[in-house]
Amino acid sequence: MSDIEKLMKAKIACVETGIEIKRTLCDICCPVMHCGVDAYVKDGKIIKIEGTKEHPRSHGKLCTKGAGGRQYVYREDRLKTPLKRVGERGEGRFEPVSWDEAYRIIADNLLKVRKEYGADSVAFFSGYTKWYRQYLHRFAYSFGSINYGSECSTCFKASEMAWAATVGLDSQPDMENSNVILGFALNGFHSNHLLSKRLLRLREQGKKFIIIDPRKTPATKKLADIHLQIQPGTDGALALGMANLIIQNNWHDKEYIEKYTYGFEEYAEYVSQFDLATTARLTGLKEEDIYEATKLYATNGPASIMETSCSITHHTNGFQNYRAMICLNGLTGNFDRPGGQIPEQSTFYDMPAGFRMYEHEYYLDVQPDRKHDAVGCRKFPLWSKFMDEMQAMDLSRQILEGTPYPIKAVYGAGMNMKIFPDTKKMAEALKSLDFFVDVDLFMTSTAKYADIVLPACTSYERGEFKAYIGGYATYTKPVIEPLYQSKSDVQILKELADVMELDDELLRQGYDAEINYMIRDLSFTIDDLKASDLPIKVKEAREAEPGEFTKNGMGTPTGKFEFYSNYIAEFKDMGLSPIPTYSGTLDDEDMDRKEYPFILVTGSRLPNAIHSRIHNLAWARSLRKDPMVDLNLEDARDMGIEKGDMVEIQTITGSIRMKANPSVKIRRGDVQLYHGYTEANANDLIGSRHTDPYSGFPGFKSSRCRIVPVPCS
Ligand SMILES: Nc1nc2c(c(=O)[nH]1)N[C@H]1C(S)=C(S)[C@@H](COP(=O)(O)OP(=O)(O)OC[C@H]3O[C@@H](n4cnc5c(=O)[nH]c(N)nc54)[C@H](O)[C@@H]3O)O[C@H]1N2
Ligand SMILES: Nc1nc2c(c(=O)[nH]1)N[C@H]1C(S)=C(S)[C@@H](COP(=O)(O)OP(=O)(O)OC[C@H]3O[C@@H](n4cnc5c(=O)[nH]c(N)nc54)[C@H](O)[C@@H]3O)O[C@H]1N2
Ligand SMILES: [Mo]
Repeated sequence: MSDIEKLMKAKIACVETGIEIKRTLCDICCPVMHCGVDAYVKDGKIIKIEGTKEHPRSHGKLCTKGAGGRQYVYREDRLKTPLKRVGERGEGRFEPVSWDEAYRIIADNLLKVRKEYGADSVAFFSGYTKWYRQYLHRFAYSFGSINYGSECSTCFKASEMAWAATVGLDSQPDMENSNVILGFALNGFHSNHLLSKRLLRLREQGKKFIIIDPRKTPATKKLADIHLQIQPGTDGALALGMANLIIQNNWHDKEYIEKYTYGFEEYAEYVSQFDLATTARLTGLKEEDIYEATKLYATNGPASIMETSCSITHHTNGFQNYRAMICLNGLTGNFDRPGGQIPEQSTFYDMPAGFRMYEHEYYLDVQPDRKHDAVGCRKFPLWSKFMDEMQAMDLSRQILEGTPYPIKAVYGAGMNMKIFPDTKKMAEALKSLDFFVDVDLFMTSTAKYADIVLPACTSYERGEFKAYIGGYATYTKPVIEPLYQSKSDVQILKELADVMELDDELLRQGYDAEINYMIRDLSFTIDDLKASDLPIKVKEAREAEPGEFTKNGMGTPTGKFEFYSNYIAEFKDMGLSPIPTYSGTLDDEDMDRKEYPFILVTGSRLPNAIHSRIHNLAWARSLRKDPMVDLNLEDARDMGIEKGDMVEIQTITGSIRMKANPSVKIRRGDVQLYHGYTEANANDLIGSRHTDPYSGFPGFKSSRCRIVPVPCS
């Protein structure tokens, strides 16, 4: 083998091989990560990827999903051209059309709906990908529609709302300065690999961890001093029971409560009913474990709470459970104190990067007059108070029923009906539309319902602005040309705005104009960012100072930490409670416990999957070949079910089949399965009306089910 061949084989970047290293980020999962990637490019093709060692956030790490990035980009079933539907909706028969023709058809149809029914009858929806969202949001508003929405209707925003209702701002745990960390549903090992590194470091430093999780997980094994293996959906009862114990034992911070909080008396009176026995009964925990955990948390401060935004809120009582948890911070005087919870303003896409951008102004500047409430906003008024987007969990109903006004067309960017509860209902809704356009990388089961499907490109084929925690900003460059005829979402929207002649000069100037607008008060320019292939430190960035917020007054009507939320009190007559009351998720359902004996939790994260997206990626799929339902080993034994047996999971909404995976990690009585599979879609099991009245979030993790063995055929 010649020297060059050896260099080529080892994929060494140098002049001799013609291999170049080009830097970008991986956007396969959450914006908190978006790890730096070194793409090895030869002749316009990515031949290898690695994590960027010098990246200030990810330090060279990539997770299981990101490591498969090259496979993702080069998946053979990438959409290659714009497509026009020629078969029935959902059938999947399309023919290629030119971009010009596709734009013309979209423009004609959206304008027609606007003319006949009004602009609000066109809804704009974004799936997981975030970078183009402000642009899409402004597009919707410029078009005249109030109905912009996103996957946020199920993710993160309920917790943001709970913080807003209590203190007016989001917050982060200052774990580095805590003695004790109370981890509600904390398991970064599957969902946030950068967080898991940090947690292990904190553990090595001797911090105490209490982890509340129905499952045994890497976090309960590697971190927990106390593991509370709680019944799903009962975290609120636990938090209220803890509050009661804290007050009874005089472990609360009376001075802090007196000076900085509001509504303590009412809250204290309410929590008094959650004595140890009641709390243990509701949560399925042992009294002594609750006592030990509460004592450790309340008497060894400073203590912080590290929670995950979704497991607590994916319940029909999730918002109040989350608020009950937040209230522990006020009770123990740990809010806005070193080692406790530190309030932080988001910079861009929920990243608290420590500097201010004109993010929301970019679209709010052109917000149309509200002729109607946005979809879901009448039903979920608290959502509407805090969020400037629709609560899309009511979208399928509104499309099908046409009330309070019709939705006749949808522009979907990565819209995926498999993540909506009662997916079949969403399919029916999409079928009934006058017009549906979907932009995606692949021909998803959702795209099959579209009249026009447009091919988007991946983050490797475009550039994007991004702010990172720690005070960083970056603007990536494409590492390869967009494959086939694909384009970036913003380019598509910009070209469509031109064809539609939208009256919005700033929008029509494109993405860089958007970013320039947002960073206009900051000391760097887009060119500065583009000149560096790593994130740069932003001069204006500053770390949140504990105590500032308490001193200057919080963002609530009373300026205090509100156990009794005055924002929520506005909706008392609609049955919303200003104190964090607890209600069971499962008792009030129209179903018989004997018929559906198991608690069904859908969507606890798998390290090798991200929603519906990479189930088809060979590397990722090889780690868990088949969709599997995890259930307790003894429960399985009682039913005569063994590993690999096919079982049917049935709820009042629907049924799906999966292989059984009996495990000691699962609590008796619980059933856990992952979502997003085409062949076994968890959301066929979840009812669309099974939502939290405060946030509109679905009860993805609070349904009942039964397991029926499927005889071998
Ligand atoms: N049962 C159950 N359901 C759940 C959850 C659960 O725990 N249980 N979790 C919920 C949560 S927290 C979330 S965040 C949602 C996630 O729900 P979604 O965001 O809908 O999930 P994805 O499967 O990631 O779908 C995104 C789609 O965008 C496409 N896509 C990827 N990149 C791009 C791009 O750059 N442009 C365009 N136009 N399209 C792109 C993908 O191919 C994919 O089809 O799921 C929710 N649904
Ligand atoms: N690999 C991977 N990573 C992801 C994603 C992915 O799909 N795959 N999705 C991303 C997205 S959009 C999100 S929102 C985040 C979610 O991030 P996380 O919320 O961290 O994800 P989960 O693993 O679903 O939840 C953590 C733990 O919550 C537990 N749990 C379930 N129900 C309850 C409950 O009622 N109470 C308590 N106390 N615990 C409960 C589960 O057993 C699980 O171990 O993950 C992000 N990261
Ligand atoms: Mo999410």
